[in-house]
Amino acid sequence: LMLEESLRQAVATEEFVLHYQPQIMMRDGTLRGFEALLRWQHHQAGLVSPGIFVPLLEETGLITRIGSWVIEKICHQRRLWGNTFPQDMVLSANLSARQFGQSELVDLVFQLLDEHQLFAHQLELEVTESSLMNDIEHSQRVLQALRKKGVRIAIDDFGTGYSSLAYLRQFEIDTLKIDRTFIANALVSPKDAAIVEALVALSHSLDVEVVAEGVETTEQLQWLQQIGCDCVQGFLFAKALPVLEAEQYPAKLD
Ligand code: G
Ligand code: G
Ligand code: MN
Ligand code: NA
Repeated sequence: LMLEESLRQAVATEEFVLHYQPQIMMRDGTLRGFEALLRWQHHQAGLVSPGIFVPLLEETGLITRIGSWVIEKICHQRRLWGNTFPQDMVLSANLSARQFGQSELVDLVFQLLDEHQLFAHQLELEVTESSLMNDIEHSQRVLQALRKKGVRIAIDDFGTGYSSLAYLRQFEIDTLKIDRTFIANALVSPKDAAIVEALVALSHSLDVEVVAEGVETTEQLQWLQQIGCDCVQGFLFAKALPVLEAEQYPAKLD
């Protein structure tokens, strides 16, 4: 209850910050974009992990307010970074199931794009398989509306949810993010390696961009390059960085 109360306070006093984790194109080392990750800068406790407070935000329903704030914040940040990074650099936000289920989501996103004068393709929204499966017709409508405008949609943590491959055909998406547990095991477990290879091939045959999450070693990176993965993200490159560090991140790695 104490935690819940301080969460409500944190929402009111805006103790939340976004950190940005870079994503790198394998083709040429260019910066694809950044994933925004929420951090709670508690006035006494310091930085609190989202693993702790995101589930609580979900339970209390506060997630929809914070979630809207996150989208607004990355739109604002993308606008500010207009001259810092190339035009096609993408910022992505994680959407909770509740937030994805909100009827106001599409209008909010369109309004924010307009307000900040962004190109729709500069914004990507990450949703999980289970969020999509909650209400399939709603999901199809929302994805269709967002993608028609040009907003990118990524499926996050792919492979850990329902993992019915049939829904890749039902839902229009741009990006598939392979969950980091598969990447962590790929070089020691032939089964995980086979799954990653299959997901890369599947993505390409569906014309979907594929991102490997949680890349931590050069061996993993080299292997992902060999199997034709499009894009990588992980501690090998950088953890999620505060704004002032993120904007120093090179637009192209050597
Ligand atoms: O940022 P990690 O470093 O600890 O994130 C932990 C979990 O919190 C991940 O599953 C991530 O998707 C989730 N998360 C981080 N930021 C956000 C956010 O802005 N909104 C939602 N809904 N989840 C987030
Ligand atoms: O669920 P989602 O993929 O949005 O969660 C992102 C989470 O993964 C964040 O907690 C982020 O800090 C974490 N993360 C990002 N890169 C790595 C990595 O290379 N290794 C590990 N173990 N975690 C990572
Ligand atoms: Mn994510
Ligand atoms: Na993920």
